[in-house]
Amino acid sequence: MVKAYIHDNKSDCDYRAPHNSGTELSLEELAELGVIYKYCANEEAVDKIAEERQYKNRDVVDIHKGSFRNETEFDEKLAMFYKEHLHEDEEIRYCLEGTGYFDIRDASTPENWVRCLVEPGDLLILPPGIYHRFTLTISNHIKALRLFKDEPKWQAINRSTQADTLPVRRDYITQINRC
Ligand code: KMT
Ligand code: NI
Repeated sequence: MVKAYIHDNKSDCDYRAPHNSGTELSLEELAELGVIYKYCANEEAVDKIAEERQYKNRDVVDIHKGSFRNETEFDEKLAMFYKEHLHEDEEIRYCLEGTGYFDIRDASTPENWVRCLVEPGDLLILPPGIYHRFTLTISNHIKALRLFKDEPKWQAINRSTQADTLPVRRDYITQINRC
């Protein structure tokens, strides 16, 4: 079961630490940000969601120190995942093993992050246009399914004033304000 809370916004220690401010969010509050959570007991349950949403492809990422040639490459990859970005499509991730944090921007207080801790069985759907980032927990391991509508290629658009004006970003903001 995903656990969501406001990130403490402290940058003086490892970003893989929990950074729990103590304020938790309900699944309804996550839904108000356009983020959908589903628990999937097995991959058949994921298949059903993929079919409903017409996701044809998927891959598996297994992120831990051993999957990189050296510590520098591992650190670089984590730094890349941790850059605030958006996508023009949904981002669907299903946690198979390990744990991870998806940080999403809180629409009502834009300097806040909502940190979502995922563990095995957790499936998160991030809407197009939401600013987010990802990191491991201190256990340094996640194995996750990434679902793709078409090709398994994934373009991340880093946060910028230009990205703020993209139609996908504007649409997201409009949708959130309607809730
Ligand atoms: C992303 O888009 O940030 C990722 O795919 C992170 C790895 S999935 C656990
Ligand atoms: Ni992303």
